[in-house]
Amino acid sequence: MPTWKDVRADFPILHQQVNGKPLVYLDNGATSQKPRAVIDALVKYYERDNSNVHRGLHALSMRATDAYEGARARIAKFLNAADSSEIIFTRGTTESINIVARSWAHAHLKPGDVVLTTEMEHHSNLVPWQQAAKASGATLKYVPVLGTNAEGGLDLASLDTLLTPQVKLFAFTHISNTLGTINPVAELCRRARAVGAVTVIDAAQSIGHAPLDVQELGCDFLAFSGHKMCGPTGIGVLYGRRALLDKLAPDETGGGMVVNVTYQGATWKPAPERFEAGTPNIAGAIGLGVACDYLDGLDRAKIREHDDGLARIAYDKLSALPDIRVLGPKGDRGGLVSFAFPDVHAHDVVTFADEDGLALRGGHHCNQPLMRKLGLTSTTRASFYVYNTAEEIDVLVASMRRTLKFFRG
Ligand code: 7TS
Repeated sequence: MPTWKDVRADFPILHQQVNGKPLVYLDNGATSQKPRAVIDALVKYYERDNSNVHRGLHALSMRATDAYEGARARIAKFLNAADSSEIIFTRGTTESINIVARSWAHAHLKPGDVVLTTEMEHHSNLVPWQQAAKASGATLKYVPVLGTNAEGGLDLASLDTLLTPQVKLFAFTHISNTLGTINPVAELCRRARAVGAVTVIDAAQSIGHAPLDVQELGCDFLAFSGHKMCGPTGIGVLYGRRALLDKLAPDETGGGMVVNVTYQGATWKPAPERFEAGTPNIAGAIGLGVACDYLDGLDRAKIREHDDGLARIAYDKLSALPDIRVLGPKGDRGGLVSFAFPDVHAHDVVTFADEDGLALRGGHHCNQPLMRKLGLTSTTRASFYVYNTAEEIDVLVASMRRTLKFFRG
């Protein structure tokens, strides 16, 4: 396993120049880079083991099945799930949340019920609830975000009035992809449970950056994407508490998830197969298992310290720039910082930064309602990961100064 000092050597993609400058990759909130171990696992699978899972009795199929199910067990351990049957492989966070919104919400929501979410959600944890509310006649409510730059986090006091027994489901993000806010998710789960509401945690921005224990958090469902945690694209996870999964109807039907099919009907396998119709992303799941090994090898507590530490340094250095609005909390934050200048559009900032070899993201970050609330159309975001350094923050700040000089003279 790598030590911190040679982490950069594990990521082949980092060692290149962009526009004649060393690549400074600060777009990890969108997707992380992949270590050699994950890339090698994908190649090895396709070169030696490729076969369909669960359906064959030949050697390759058994190897592929063992590796696929081994990855599920590995991910269960990564989350401290009670059982690997609580791990459903999906395409990513978006699909995971949609499964809950369609399967659970379809069966449980009725007019008069409330679905609670927050004002800081990614569209993936917002639009599916709007759709579920529309389809069922339930009402969607939002926990407000406090402060002109959302520096106050969630208005926890509002939960006293919002969290009523009418709330059937409470969905919230662990770390905001635009603000960097770390929400007190264990407390939110506890309070939701007290009124009998089911909880859904969007862990897209936290899973690869900190230790996470679903039993300690006390959540019912948790969603994340492999590609933001050193894993491949096209693979993600829906964790669901066994007791809930057993009662859920499948969202998609087809091969692999049935026990018995007649011309008249079909019966379902238990979770997780019930929710994995069709040929799954076998290579992706195997790669994700290896990504878990890689992150545990680095020590997830140390990753949190490193990534959040870089974000605090960036917050302080960027705050010194004239007329900048830096969003989110001043103190503890996840590993990202987003900011706006009143007179320079984020797309211009990102385009200028690209000339300096920087990969940043500019836009609404799939947080349109939050942007509107804050009176913004877009921000520029720098998001950090295990291979980023304090020196790269200096490159970022120098690039911002160059951009401001160009636009402001
Ligand atoms: N939830 C959060 C908090 C996210 O940050 C993202 C992706 C998603 C859900 C959706 O994940 P997906 O893998 O299913 O697409 N966020 C971002 C981002 O901030 N920039 O690009 C993607």
